[in-house]
Amino acid sequence: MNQSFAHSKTEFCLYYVSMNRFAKSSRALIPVVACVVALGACSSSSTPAETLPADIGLEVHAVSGLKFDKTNYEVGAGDVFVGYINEDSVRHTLVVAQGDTKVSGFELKVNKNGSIDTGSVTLQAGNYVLLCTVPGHQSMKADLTVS
Ligand SMILES: [Cu+2]
Repeated sequence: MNQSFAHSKTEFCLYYVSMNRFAKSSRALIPVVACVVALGACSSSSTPAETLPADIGLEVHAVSGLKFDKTNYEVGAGDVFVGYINEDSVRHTLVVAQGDTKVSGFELKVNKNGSIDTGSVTLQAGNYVLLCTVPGHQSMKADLTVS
């Protein structure tokens, strides 16, 4: 889910709280206000809003017929922020593989229609495939070109 977001926002808050401890002037109130706003964002993002964050680098949809929405995806190398949207009626996963080797530590899961999952994966330039690991979903396969 959006754990990475919540985590970074929490760190952001802690940073400002700790800064504030050492600040002596009244201007220190400004970071406190910024922190409250960020905390508000944290709590709203932990509810299942089911909308994609704006900074998605690679967007993949699972569609009916045990397919992804495209047969070819392209993205720039580095940390790739992936959003996965289920437009189908059954559960799907999303993993990245190079040849027969899955990229470890990355798997997105969308359990029902309308579900969204997001996560980051670090990819070097090269040719990869996107796969769904649900049994019987071997047809869910697409090329991913990382450049
Ligand atoms: Cu699937």
